[in-house]
Amino acid sequence: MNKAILLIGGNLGDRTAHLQQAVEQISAKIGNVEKTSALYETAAWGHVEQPDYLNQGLLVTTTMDAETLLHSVLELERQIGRVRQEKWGARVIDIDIIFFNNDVFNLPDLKVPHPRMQFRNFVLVPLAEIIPDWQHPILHKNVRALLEACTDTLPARKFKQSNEV
Ligand code: PH2
Ligand code: MG
Ligand code: MG
Repeated sequence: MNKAILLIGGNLGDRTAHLQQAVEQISAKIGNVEKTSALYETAAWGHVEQPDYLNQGLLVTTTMDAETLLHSVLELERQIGRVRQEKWGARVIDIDIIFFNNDVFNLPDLKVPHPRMQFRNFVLVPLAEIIPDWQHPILHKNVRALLEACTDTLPARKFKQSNEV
């Protein structure tokens, strides 16, 4: 069984409903959702003149390999209603693979661990809640230590307790 850490997020429409749909679809189609963080409201990173996001971290166990998982999450994004426009633009739902076991992938469409996760409170804050001791396979620090070292000043505040699936 593989362990995948996913970060889901969105900043358009009914943000809570979209995250809930993503968790339901992940548990129906991808694997067992073992842990869910609270929902965090986070300032948009990158293109800042956008609505705030809701982000949530998930620990999922799955028999899928990483590339199959990637194709499955992209398919779920389309089902939930994502239309891809500009990079880092506002979106209904984004489902990113942050970690996959302790594996490292450096393929054109699949970079795992997510190459910018250590710079972003919107990733580290939810993950520190569910997997503080998870070791980054390249940086050799756990998530708690990455958050302590992170200099991102954008806020990530608890918005809602997670809805268990
Ligand atoms: N995703 C991005 C770019 N900026 N900002 C926040 N707060 N949350 C996100 O999920 C996010 C972002 C690209 O995927
Ligand atoms: Mg993303
Ligand atoms: Mg993405």
